[in-house]
Amino acid sequence: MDLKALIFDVDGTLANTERDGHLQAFNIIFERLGLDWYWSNELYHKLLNVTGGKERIKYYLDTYKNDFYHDDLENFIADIHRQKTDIYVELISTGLVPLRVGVKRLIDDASSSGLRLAIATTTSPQNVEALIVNTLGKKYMSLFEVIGAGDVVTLKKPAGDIYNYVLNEMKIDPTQALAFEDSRNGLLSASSAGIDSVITVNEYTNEHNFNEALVVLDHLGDENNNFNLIKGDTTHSKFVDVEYLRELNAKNC
Ligand code: XBP
Ligand code: MG
Repeated sequence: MDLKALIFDVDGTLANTERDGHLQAFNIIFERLGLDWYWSNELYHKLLNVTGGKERIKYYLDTYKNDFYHDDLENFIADIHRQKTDIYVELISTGLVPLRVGVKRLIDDASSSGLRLAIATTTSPQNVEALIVNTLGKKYMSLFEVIGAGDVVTLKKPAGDIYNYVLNEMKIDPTQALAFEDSRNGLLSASSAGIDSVITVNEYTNEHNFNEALVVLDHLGDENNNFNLIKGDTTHSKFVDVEYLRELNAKNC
């Protein structure tokens, strides 16, 4: 079927938000609240296997702090997470984290080629807006016709629910869309919903298993900064554009 839509993950895919954004925000709020829960980069690498900030804190307590007790743990975690989100939004608003190579170029290309655009992410909606507004500009918010984010579904990635939610809102078939992901959990989520993925790896995910992906690249590439192909068919393309995506999609239909 013809390619109609591109669905983007956010963290690690649009921008490397984890180390300089989320991790900092978690540690700032832990310190502010007087909690001795410092997360090193090494520990965070492991914690990233659990998607969702609230779920990640819960997993951290269960695994590393099982002597910690709170009589209303769920609300306590939700409250910490709300404050972490405010800090993250502030950090992103300083322009701290740029978009990854080729992201803006591809979004512009896709939008002027009439492809429909959406977001499917585990992170909170405020975080998505902060990143888009501070990197692409406010007017780009309306380019994404669906922003599937955070708790809009109960089961986060690797479950397919967030991609199914976006497909349903867009009223398209999974074979009419491609997903852009950076992690195993993201890839599994998209493939559970029947959507093929283009993977761009990063420091946290370059050793993940991407067997089900259409193609695995170091980044989307640009005219002056071509991508390196990690897995997939060799191509004459040097950067990911709509023409390349249409070819990829056609080969796999
Ligand atoms: C992103 C996440 C998120 C962020 C933190 O995963 O797992 O939890 O790390 O965001 P993906 P929140 O890129 O696969 O969607 O704290 O807002 O949950
Ligand atoms: Mg991601």
